[in-house]
Amino acid sequence: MSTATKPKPTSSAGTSEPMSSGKKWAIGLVIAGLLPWLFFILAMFIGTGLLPGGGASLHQDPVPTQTSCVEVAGIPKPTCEAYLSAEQKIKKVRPKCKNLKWTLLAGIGKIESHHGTFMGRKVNDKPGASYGDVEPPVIGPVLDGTHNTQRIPDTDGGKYDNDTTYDRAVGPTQFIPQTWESVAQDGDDDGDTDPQNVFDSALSTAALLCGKNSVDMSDPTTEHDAIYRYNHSEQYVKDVRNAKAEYDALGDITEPVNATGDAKKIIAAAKSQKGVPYSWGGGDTLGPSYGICCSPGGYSGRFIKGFDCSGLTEYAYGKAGIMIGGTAQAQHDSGKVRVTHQTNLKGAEPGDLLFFSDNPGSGKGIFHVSIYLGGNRQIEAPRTNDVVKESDVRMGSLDSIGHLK
Ligand SMILES: [Ca+2]
Ligand SMILES: [Ca+2]
Repeated sequence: MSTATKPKPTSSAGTSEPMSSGKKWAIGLVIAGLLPWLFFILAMFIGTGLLPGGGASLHQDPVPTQTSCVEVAGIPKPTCEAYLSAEQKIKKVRPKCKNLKWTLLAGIGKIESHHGTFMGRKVNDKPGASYGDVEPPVIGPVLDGTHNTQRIPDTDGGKYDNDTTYDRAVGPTQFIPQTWESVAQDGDDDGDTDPQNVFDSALSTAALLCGKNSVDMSDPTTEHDAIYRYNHSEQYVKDVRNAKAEYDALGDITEPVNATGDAKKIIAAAKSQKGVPYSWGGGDTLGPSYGICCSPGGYSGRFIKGFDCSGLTEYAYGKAGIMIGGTAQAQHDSGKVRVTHQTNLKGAEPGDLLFFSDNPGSGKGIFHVSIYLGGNRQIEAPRTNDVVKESDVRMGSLDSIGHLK
């Protein structure tokens, strides 16, 4: 499950604390019997200005301009994040479904409930258990056959719709209780499926649109049929497609970088290092540095210039002037970020640190750290023989979030 990147420490201290860069160096060198090379390598580093005081200067990374979720008119930030997250997650939930874009979910969300804001409702945007919950809940008209409705006698005993006589559509994307039961997904990884939570409803909507067969949603006929399946009305299909077109016109919002200031700098700094090799013990506030290829487990003894997981985060945070220390555990314990122990991404903001351990939620034995990008994506120096890159957050070992203060 875990794709741990930071090698488990093998120090004699018997602690789960990852080693400091200094310890890693020393141990790696001893293991490799390479102490004779130490002076040669130090001389090389100093010569190339890679050590502090060696003449290296901080260069300025470009800060990309991106459309962010807070800039999308009319969509609450959590709802926008939920659509983006669902676009990523559906690839695993419905692997045969290709090219389902967040804009289609946004089109449906707009027509169904104005993205959860129908009749003055709010989408909870405070970090915590209720993040993304629509308050008060959206419960549609009684489906009793009058007023041009279907007639659906109660199927859920009032569980979702508080109506024990008939059914009513529930949540920001308006699921009939029976349909909800058949497709419900846990979009925010809190262990529960709640039609009134925008993350759960968006991912469930995606699952319903996709169905279980091989489909390519970029095909207009496929898209039409999927929307029509959602609601058997050509006018509805037209309305959803018009709304989708508005969001398509915004261009790609692949990451909800609502980041201002520090978060934006941190993400830009990390992204500027994409493609740099993983190197155990490599990387610090100055950039990539010579660590060991590859780790005690996959040891080759070569020195390569790059980053390990915490080297990358140390570098990126350093670009924002935040000194978080050199190992994943030290960064967790540094007090420089506000740590919440949680095994889901509720309330995580782009730029936050994500910590991973074998005992999720404990804050102990942190073996990996990455930077959250939003939409369930992260940027990380993942592992031996890999490079700095963006990836899906691996939920199974998510231990805690380090929030930017
Ligand atoms: Ca009911
Ligand atoms: Ca959930």
